[in-house]
Amino acid sequence: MTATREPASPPRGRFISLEGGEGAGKSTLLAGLRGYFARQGRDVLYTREPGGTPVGEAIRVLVLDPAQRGIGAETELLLMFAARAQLVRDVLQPALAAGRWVLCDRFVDASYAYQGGGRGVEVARIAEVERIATGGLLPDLTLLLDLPVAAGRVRARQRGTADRIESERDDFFQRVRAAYHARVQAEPARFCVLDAALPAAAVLQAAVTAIASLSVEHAR
Ligand code: Z5A
Repeated sequence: MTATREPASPPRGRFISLEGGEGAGKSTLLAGLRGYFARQGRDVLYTREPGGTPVGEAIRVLVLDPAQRGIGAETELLLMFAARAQLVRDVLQPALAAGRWVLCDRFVDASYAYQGGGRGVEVARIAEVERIATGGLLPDLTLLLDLPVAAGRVRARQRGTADRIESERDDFFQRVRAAYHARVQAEPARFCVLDAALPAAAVLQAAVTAIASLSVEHAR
């Protein structure tokens, strides 16, 4: 009798997140990376946080609305993670299981930076919520666009009106930046820190180099 073999499941896809403070250039880099991946012929799923699902996009509108002045730090944290839980379940896990690559504009590090560093929520409390929302899913590579706060704010101002979080003061964004640096210290192997003060083409090149080494690991 011949044994029937289950078809082999595809290798898990790769998960890349983009992070950075205000005006660091994530959208600019994302546009460049879309071009890079298209030239490579790689099928990539692009998504963002908060957002990426119908309920996540509704939460995004709520949480960034400047009229929502009374949102507390814990409420903000839970809203970010509520959107994330839906994204993980409906988008990230299925795509990665199917072998697709995913490029996500922000992920859990943003909560540690903004709600942890910026708002002062304890790291241990964030980790509790993270366990429930993501089940421990982390990116394979996180590209952190690092820029002094003053430079980022000048760039962001060129874009026009500020949302609820962008309306925070400089010291908030200094704490956000410091919290990102703490994440890098804690997990240096996952992060690639990009000097976001460089011209956009140089930032893209550095990002592509980091992604190329991920592709090599993936092929092994
Ligand atoms: N948030 C949170 O608090 N907690 C969480 O868990 C999550 C998010 C997930 C929305 O995020 C907000 O949600 C965000 C954090 C919070 N609030 N803040 N602040 P978002 O990612 O959607 O929004 P954003 O942070 O404001 O990103 P952005 O609007 O997409 O900006 P950006 O991507 O960093 O910048 P950009 O649009 O690419 O560039 C800004 C300007 O600089 C523009 O004129 C560019 O042409 C110029 N630029 C870009 N790169 C360069 C270089 N290299 N040189 C010179 N000029 C440049």
